[in-house]
Amino acid sequence: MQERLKELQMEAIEKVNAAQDLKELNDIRVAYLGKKGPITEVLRGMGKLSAEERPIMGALANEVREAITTKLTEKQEKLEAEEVQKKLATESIDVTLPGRPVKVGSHHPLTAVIEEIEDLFLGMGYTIAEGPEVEKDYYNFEALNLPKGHPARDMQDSFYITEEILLRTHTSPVQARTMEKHKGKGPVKIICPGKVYRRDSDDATHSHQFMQIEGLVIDENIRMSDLKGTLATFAKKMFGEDREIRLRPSFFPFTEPSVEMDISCFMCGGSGCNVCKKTGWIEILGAGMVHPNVLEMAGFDSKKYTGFAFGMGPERIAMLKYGIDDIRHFYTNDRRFVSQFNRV
Ligand code: 2U9
Repeated sequence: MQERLKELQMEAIEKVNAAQDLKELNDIRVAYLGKKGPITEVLRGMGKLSAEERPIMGALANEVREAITTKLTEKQEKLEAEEVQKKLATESIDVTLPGRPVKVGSHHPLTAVIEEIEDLFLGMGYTIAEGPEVEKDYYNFEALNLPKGHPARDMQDSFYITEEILLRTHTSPVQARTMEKHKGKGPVKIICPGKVYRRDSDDATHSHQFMQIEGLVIDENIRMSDLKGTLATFAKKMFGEDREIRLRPSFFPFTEPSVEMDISCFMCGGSGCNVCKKTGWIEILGAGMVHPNVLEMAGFDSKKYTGFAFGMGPERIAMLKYGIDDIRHFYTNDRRFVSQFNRV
C-alpha cells in the first residue's frame, strides 16, 4: 500500500509538471484527489491493516495528498502568471502612439458664409425673418412694384405652380410680408436668408435653386448715407478692413434710387487681376432706397417713412472668398469638395 501511494504521488506530480493549461490541472486534481480517485481506492484497503499500521498509512496518504495539492497550486499560480504575461504582451497599449483622428463633421462652406453674414447683421441689431418658399404671386411680384405684365415677371424665369402660386424667385416677399405685419408702424430692421428658385439652366454661375440674403431697414429719416455706411461695414467685415466700396447707379423695380455695390479687389488691392477681371473692383450686391410704391402697398406712409434694402447671393460671396469656380459644387455634395472646408 505504501509503495502504491508513493507511486501515485510520483505519477500525479509528473502529470502536473507536464500540464499545459488550467483545465489539464483541474482534470489531474479530480483524477487523483477526487472521491473516485486512486488514493481513495487504496485507502479503502485500510481495513485490512493492523491497529498500529492504520494511523501510519492514513498519515502517509495525507502527506501524498498535500504533496500533490502543493504541486497543483504552484503549477496553477505559474500558469496564471504566464496567462497574465501573455495578456500584457498582446493587449498592451502603447500610450506614446499618436491618437486616431476622430472624424468630425464641419460646416458646409455655404452654411458657413450664410451664418457669418447673419451674425454680422444680428450684431448690428437686425432680426432674421423667414417666409414660405412656395409663394403667392402678389408677395413675390405685385407687392414689390412688379405689376402683372411687367417684363421682369417673365414666365420663362419662374417656376409657376398655378397662375397665382410659384416658387419664390427672391426672398423679397418675406420683407413684403413682414412690412404688412407691421401695419404701417416702423421701425423694421430685418435680414431674410433663404432658398430661391429661378427657371435657369444650371451652369458654372447659374443654379435653378440658390440662396439669397436680403436686408430691409424702414424708419423715419433713413437716408442713402445709412445704406452706404451699412454696406461699407458689411464689405469690411466680410472681405477685410482695408476694402473700399463704390456704388454704381442701377435699376430694380422695388428700389429708387437703385445701386450696385462693388468692393475694391481683395486679391490685387485694385491694380487689376483675374479675380476682378482687371478692373480693380468686384461686384457684390444690389441695393437701394425702398420705392415709395412698395412702402405704400405695404401700408407705410411714404411721406413719414423711408427705408433701404439690399440683396446678395451667398454662393457668389463664398465663391469669391474661397476661390470656388462652379456654383454647382455647393449642391452636388461631393466629399472631395466639402472635405476641403473642414476647418471653416
Ligand atoms: C422690399 C423692398 C426692397 C431687395 C433688393 C437687390 C437690390 C438685389 C439681387 C442681388 C443678387 C438678388 O441674389 S441676387 O440675385 N438683389 O440686387 N435686392 S434691392 O430690395 C427690396 C426687397 C424687398 C419690400
